[in-house]
Amino acid sequence: MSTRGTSRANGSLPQTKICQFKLVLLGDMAVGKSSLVLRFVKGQFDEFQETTIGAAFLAQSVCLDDTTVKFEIWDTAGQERYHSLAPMYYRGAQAAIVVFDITKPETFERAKAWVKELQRQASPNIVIALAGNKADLADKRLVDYEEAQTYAEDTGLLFMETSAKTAMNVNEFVFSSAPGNIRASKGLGERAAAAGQSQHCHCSRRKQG
Ligand SMILES: Nc1nc2c(ncn2[C@@H]2O[C@H](COP(=O)(O)OP(=O)(O)OP(=O)(O)O)[C@@H](O)[C@H]2O)c(=O)[nH]1
Ligand SMILES: [Mg+2]
Repeated sequence: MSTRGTSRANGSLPQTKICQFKLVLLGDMAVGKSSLVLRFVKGQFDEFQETTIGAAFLAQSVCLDDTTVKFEIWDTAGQERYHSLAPMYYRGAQAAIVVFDITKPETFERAKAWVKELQRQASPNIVIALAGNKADLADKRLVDYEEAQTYAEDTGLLFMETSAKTAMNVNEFVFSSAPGNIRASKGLGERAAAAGQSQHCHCSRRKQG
C-alpha cells in the first residue's frame, strides 16, 4: 500500500493521508464476484447481474478523519476462457478475495485452485481472503461452513460467509482484507460496517472541525 500526504501551501487544510489499496476478486463464474463489488461500491444488488467479460475496474474512496482510503478493485471474469488474463490483475494486488458459492461444491474446489495459484504466483505478501457467498441460500447449502473454515485456517486465509443479496458481511469482509494500517485506522472496519454506504465519498481531501 502506498501512503502520501496532501496539504495546501497556505496551510488552510490539514495533512490528509491517502492510502491506496489494490484488491482483486477471483473465483468461478456466477459465484457473485461482481455482485459483491456492486454491493460494496454502490450498496446495490441485481438479480440479473450480467457475466463479466475480461475484467471490470471499480474505484471507491472512503474518507475517514485524516485518511482517505482509495480502493482500486479488479473484478475478474470467472469464465475459464479468461483464466490466462488473471495474473495481469492479481500481480501487484495487496489482497485477493477468492469467492465461491455455498450452494455449489465445484466452486469451492475451484476456489482452492485459485488459492494455490496465488500462493505460487502472486506477491508473497498478498492477503488472501476466502468468501463463501450466497449465504442467504442456506436451504440450498452444499458446502459446510466448518469445512470451509477448517480449510481456511489450515491454509492461513481469512474466511467469512457473505451475501451480496442481503449485504451480510460484505463491508466487514472487504475491510478485513485490507492491510493492517487501514484496518487499524481508528476502527475503520467497524465504523464502515456499521454505517454502510454513508462512509463512502469521492473526496480526496477533507476539512476538519
Ligand atoms: N441469492 C444470491 N444470489 C446472488 C448473490 N450474489 C450474486 N448472486 C446472483 O448470482 C448470479 C451471478 O452473479 P455475478 O455477480 O454476476 O457473478 P460473477 O462471479 O461476477 O460471475 P462472472 O462475471 O461470470 O464470473 C446473479 O444472478 C446474481 O444476482 C448472493 O449473495 N445471493
Ligand atoms: Mg462478474
